[in-house]
Amino acid sequence: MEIGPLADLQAAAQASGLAWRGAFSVREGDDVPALADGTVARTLVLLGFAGRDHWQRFAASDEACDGAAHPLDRWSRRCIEALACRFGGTGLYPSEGPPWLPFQRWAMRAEETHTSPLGILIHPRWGLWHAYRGALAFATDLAPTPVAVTGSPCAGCAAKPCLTGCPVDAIAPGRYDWRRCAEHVRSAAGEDCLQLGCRARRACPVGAEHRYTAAEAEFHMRAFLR
Ligand code: B12
Ligand code: SF4
Ligand code: SF4
Repeated sequence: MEIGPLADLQAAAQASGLAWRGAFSVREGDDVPALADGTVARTLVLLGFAGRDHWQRFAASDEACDGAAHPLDRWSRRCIEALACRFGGTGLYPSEGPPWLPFQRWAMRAEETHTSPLGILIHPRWGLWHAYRGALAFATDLAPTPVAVTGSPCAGCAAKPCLTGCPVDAIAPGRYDWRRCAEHVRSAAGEDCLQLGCRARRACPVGAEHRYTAAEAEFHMRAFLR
């Protein structure tokens, strides 16, 4: 739990359905863009999903049911812009690009996450079952809680089942062949990946109780295919 000025923002973000994904004092090399008025950003707060619960908040929203494109991006933006307006920050979004904002690099500064062999970040509690919906940049240093590092769960995982879980070998350490992956997911043989989510990701034992529901997994896989 944050203390000081960030505590109210943390509570408001959680009330709007977003997970608090940590915050950090910006330093040179973080590549956080300047704010709309040209001011240098001093604090960055990350917001997203962690585990299964936040999906339910989105699923009950107007955006999830209105039939228009990019419902999750639109819901995220509405929630984050409301927080930006109330707390005086500037919203930044992972799907805006290219060029893409380095959300994974920021994530590793904001809370304990590590690169996994799959390319996505692993979190000691949530495993591979978390994502980023946006960030808020502030012109002042709001003194976020420093990140406590305990070490990557991958270091103690000798079997590394994520690396043998893909039926078409689309994944190897440091390499993800998304074309091969997409071709499989589109095929009849790839129905399992499409409906339940990436098999390689599901093979990971860390935070297995937080694996996405079939509804969330299929939503993300269809978005990936688009
Ligand atoms: C482009 C992109 C993709 C592309 C290409 C990835 C590639 N290898 O080229 C495609 C469309 C294929 C893709 C797919 C997926 N992606 Co993607 N993607 C991105 C995006 C928009 C930009 C990444 C980037 O190039 N950043 C630019 C560099 C400069 O940023 P960086 O932080 O410094 O660099 C990091 C990345 O490049 C990363 N990286 C390197 N190789 C790979 C490979 C993969 C598969 C991923 C996901 C990341 C990754 O490592 C770097 C250091 O940490 C990010 C959002 C963002 N803005 O970061 C999401 C993001 C990385 N994706 C994400 C996810 C979850 C996925 C999927 C798993 C979605 C799904 N279906 O559920 C899939 C993977 C498919 C599968 N088998 O399930 C999440 C990862 C969350 C996490 N826990 O880390 C992100 C952060 C989006 C989010 N809103 O949270 N993705
Ligand atoms: S299966 Fe093991 S190596 Fe792979 S992501 Fe999970 S903990 Fe890391
Ligand atoms: S979604 Fe399926 S095909 Fe794609 S990388 Fe994951 S396991 Fe392999």
